[in-house]
Amino acid sequence: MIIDKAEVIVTSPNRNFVTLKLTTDDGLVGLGDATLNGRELAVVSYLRDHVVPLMIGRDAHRIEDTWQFLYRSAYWRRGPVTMAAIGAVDMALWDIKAKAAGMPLYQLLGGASRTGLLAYGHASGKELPELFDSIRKHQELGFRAIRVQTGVPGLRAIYGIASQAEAAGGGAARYDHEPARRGARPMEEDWDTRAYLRHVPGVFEAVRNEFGAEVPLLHDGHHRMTPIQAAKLGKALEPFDLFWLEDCTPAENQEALRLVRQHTTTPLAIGEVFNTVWDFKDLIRDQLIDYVRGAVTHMGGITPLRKTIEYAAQYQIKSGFHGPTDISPVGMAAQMHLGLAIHNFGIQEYMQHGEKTNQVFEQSFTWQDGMLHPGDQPGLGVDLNQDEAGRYPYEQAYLPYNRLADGTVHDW
Ligand code: GCO
Ligand code: MG
Repeated sequence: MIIDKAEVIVTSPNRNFVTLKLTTDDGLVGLGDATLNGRELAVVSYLRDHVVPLMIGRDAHRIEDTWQFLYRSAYWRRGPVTMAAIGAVDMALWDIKAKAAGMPLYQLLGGASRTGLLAYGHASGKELPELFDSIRKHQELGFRAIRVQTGVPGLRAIYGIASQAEAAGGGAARYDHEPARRGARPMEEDWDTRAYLRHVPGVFEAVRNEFGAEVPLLHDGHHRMTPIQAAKLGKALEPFDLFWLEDCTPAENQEALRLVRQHTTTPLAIGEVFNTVWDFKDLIRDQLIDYVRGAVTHMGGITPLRKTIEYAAQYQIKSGFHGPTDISPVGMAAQMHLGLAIHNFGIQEYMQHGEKTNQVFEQSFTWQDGMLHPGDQPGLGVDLNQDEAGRYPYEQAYLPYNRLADGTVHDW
């Protein structure tokens, strides 16, 4: 099973996606997701210029060896561009191996440990009535667990709030499905952590009063707080029993989580911007987090994310793999197979892809009663319709960024 063709496909149906397609001499096709939101073409170049030439003629069965070869032979390790490129190769090879075996990938990973994956969706509203509508809409769509993001009085546009993006003068569509804006420059949003901290606990109180104690509620702090601010928020949210508080501080300083942990029993989730097991090592070993937010696409594929999550299992830490729309249907499928197989599954983020995306990527997964299942097609269960993909050429897009009232750039 020799790789004799490797193509990098860029398509932009609802947003940009980068996909690696490997074909073997016996005609098996494997797909890998290499999408890095806002920096897509850097990964395209890494793959086309440096990885594709190395893939031709390799034995497609040697997944671990190929991963180690790409990781170690580059000398320059880690980083989102490198790891997204390696991740795409890894996914494509697992896809091929599972097709060769005639099995859905989760079977090769040990078989199903559960009947489906609990998924959470993104509800948001500038003010309470809009937020309540959005929560109800998600419940009607079947979501049993819901992430709650709220507007903050005095701030025009903040992360995760659909309608506020328009208020900021962007004039584009609601962005609950995609924060990256097409255009030549990133959009500017505003931020004030003290205003946010004053407002958020009251919103969760109102949501609990309206929707009851049972529904799992999540919240994403999107890297904006200092450790002591995050500790304060975690403490203030304890009465509302969050499923998790995500990215409460920027991820680079892992010691921050130690301080947060000393002050609050609100469960913590982190890691969507992490690239390797090394980023998680201390957080797992010291039990400073409860959920691993890594994504197959940005952690270098199924192989290393599986190692990370199995290490986490020894500490009762569970999965909460990153699943926004910038993880393509290929990446989503890969982590659904992994999530079905592992013992310590926690929850899967699920930010449904748009219609055009679903026409480009034909998928076998199912979504029923709030649960995802990757389906039973051999491999990952995703086919790329290249005619459809060709209809949507790459469009430059940037994630927004933040400034404080005095003009200082703040973490977005
Ligand atoms: C999430 C994330 C995303 C990111 C996006 C950036 O929890 O789903 O925070 O919304 O902002 O993936 O590319
Ligand atoms: Mg997040």
